[in-house]
Formats: sequence, C-alpha cells, structure tokens
Amino acid sequence: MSTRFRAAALASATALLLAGAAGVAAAHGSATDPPSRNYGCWDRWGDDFQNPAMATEDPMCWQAWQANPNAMWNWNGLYRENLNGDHQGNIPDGTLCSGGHAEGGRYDALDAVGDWTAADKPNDFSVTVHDQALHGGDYYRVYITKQGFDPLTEPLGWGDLELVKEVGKTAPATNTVIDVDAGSRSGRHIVYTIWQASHLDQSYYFCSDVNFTG
Ligand SMILES: [Cu+2]
Repeated sequence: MSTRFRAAALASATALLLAGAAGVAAAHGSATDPPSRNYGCWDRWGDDFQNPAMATEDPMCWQAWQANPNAMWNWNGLYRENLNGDHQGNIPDGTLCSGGHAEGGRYDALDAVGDWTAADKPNDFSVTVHDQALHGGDYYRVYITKQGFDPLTEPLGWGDLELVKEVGKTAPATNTVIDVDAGSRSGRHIVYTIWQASHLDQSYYFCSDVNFTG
C-alpha cells in the first residue's frame, strides 16, 4: 500500500470515527438490552461495518448498513417530535421500527422484514433504555408481538402488538431498567418500546428482536 493511499484510508477512517463520535455526542438514547435493531448493528459491526462476512452472518444488519450507515452512527437519534402522544396516528403500519420514517427516512431499513439477529431472553426479562442526555421519561410503554406473529415474514403493525408494561414519570438516569413479563410467549418476537422523553415532546421508538426461551 502506498503511503499516499494509506494516508487517504486513514483520513477516511478518521472521518468515519468522527461521524460516529458526533452521533454519540448529540446524546439521546436507545434500547441497549435487548438491543434495538440499529443499536445492535452498531454494537456488533460499528468497528468493522465493511466486512463482507456480515452479509451472511448478520444479513439484516448488512442491508441496513448498505441502505444508510447513519442509522447506525446515530443509533441514539430515532425519535419524533411534537406528536402530542398520537403515536399510532403518526406511525403507519409497516413503519414502526423506523418511527414512521423518522429523520427523513434515515432509519427506514430497520423496517425491513427478515431474520434480524435476536437476543435470547427468559420470559421474565428487562428492557434497558440508555438515556445519554438524561432526558428522563414522561412514560415508557413496552409492547410485545402476539404469539403467532412471525417477525421473519410479516411487517410489524400496531395490531400485532400487545401492551405488556407501562411505566410513568421516570427520573433521569443513564440507564432505565424496566421489568417485563412476556407471559407464555415462546420463540421469536419483537419487543417494541416507546420512550416519551420529559425535556420536550420527543418520542423514541425501539424494535428489539428477541427469542423467548421460557
Ligand atoms: Cu434527546
């Protein structure tokens, strides 16, 4: 590799690192466990996102990185503002994982249907929301898909979800942990978490893929 090429490669790698750091510095948040789709893709591949092995090892992340890497660099920025609590009215079926095309469609690849990498979870589990900017919460709502819904082949709609937990006013904390009971569900599901932040009318939407183990 020529010195000039190496310098150019280093410069572009540095630019990417800075882009990633800028996203984190903007500081909002996401579900980190079970990880939201884009947080998981960033966490698993952020330092190796051009590795072609991803196409077979983690194909849904691969298509997301190909569609728009900014969905991963800005894993903490999937929110809408001023919806006045009308999540369903502003987020059409099939677009729940992108928050209804949030940020001009930056996150649209998260709506793609397929075999996203899923976290194994017992049916009594918790959702951890990382709140980098200490917004706090007016409420958190955790939904899980109904038993029988197949996340590998069906787009996610509101009618596929059951509200399993609501938590009210929550003081700012770097990590908010919400205990959830998934009932008698088994196998693959999507956990859908809405975080209504307290500092503004700012609403976050997280799709986390899970595999319930009982
Ligand atoms: Cu924020």
